Amino acid sequence: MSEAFEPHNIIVTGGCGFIGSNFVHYVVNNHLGVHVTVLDKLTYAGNPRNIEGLPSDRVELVVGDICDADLLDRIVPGHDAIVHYAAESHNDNSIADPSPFLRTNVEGTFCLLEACRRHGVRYHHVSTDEVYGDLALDEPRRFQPDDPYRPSSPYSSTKASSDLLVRAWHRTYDLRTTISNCSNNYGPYQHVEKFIPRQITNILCGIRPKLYGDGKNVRDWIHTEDHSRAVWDILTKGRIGETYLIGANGERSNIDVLHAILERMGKDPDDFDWVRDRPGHDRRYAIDPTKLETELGWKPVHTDFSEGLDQTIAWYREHEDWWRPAKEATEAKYAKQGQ
Ligand code: NAD
Ligand code: TDX
Repeated sequence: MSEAFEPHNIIVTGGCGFIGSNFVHYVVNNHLGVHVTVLDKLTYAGNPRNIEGLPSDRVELVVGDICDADLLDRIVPGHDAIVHYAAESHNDNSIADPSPFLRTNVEGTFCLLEACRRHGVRYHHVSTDEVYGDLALDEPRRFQPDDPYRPSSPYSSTKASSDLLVRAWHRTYDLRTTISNCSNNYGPYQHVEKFIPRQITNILCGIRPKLYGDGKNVRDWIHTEDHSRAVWDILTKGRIGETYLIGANGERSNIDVLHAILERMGKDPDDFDWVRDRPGHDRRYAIDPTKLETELGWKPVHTDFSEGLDQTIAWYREHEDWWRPAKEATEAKYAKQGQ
């Protein structure tokens, strides 16, 4: 079933995190008639500064937990849709301690779905390509929306579980839902625990970048603004009950990405340390975005990875006050893990 949808008042969960806050900026800048209520628990990964300075008549921050059903009953009525970004999002953390991933990613999604059911609100679920497991480096295949779920890590298995809840709530309760599974994002406001910001800020701090395993693992990079526009297109034009894959044909090996960062920051290609591999490390992700492109007319705009990387490096150079407070604790955690 297709449905044109014009939301005016949406809830964005996790809107103080990396991708959620970029989506809030995107909506405020591009969809003038839309009010955004950000629901965010402000975990270690959430920073209210990410949405600072946005007009107060367009954006309201509610600090709270998506698992709090009473809170949801207070804030959900009156909204047209929930766009659900909030999650525990880092694979390495999920390996060290999976429990918050179960609670936020699985139980949190359940609570939001039930709130949508009680209050008749549409729901968009932001998920990851990691639910499909990984591909070999040399196979030509890319992920398709109907591929079987084969998650590898505690993180990706909780995201897969949450996707399955959404599919069931649509089928059983007729909840108006859509799902998107996106590849690896990069851009401003990404936490220093993640690959690209970790290496950039290491270099800025005089620490050698760290590469896992043999460095040949491939990720399919997309600029977070292209992700935001895709989510908006799916929310407003997507077919109810459908899954859309979001990717920008950006496959690159980790070592290639690291070499590009080193070169742009004036370092030698071997100015980094090889470190212990991530247990269960997925080899390759690759998205086929044909359905999104042909059905909804979406196309990535940030297709020049070098340019996107330059802008991202410049953003971290200019925003040391933003990332510095999290840097030391993040590196201390990695050091304990031998990474
Ligand atoms: P992030 O870790 O930067 O941000 C997560 C946000 O959720 C934070 O603001 C945090 O405070 C909030 N949060 C966590 N638990 C909460 C709870 N119980 N209640 C309310 N708020 C809570 O994550 P991100 O990288 O921006 O990812 C956002 C979403 O996009 C996640 O669902 C993730 O699975 C998905 N995704 C991420 C990528 C990527 O490359 N980072 C790719 C595809 C999909
Ligand atoms: O220091 C590092 N060295 C390194 O070699 C770090 C932090 C990572 N890596 C490797 C592991 C991965 O192959 O780089 C690649 C990217 O790592 P992450 O930034 O941790 O991302 P990934 O595990 O691929 O997951 C990301 O994309 C999918 C997001 O964190 C997820 O939330 C999203 O679902």
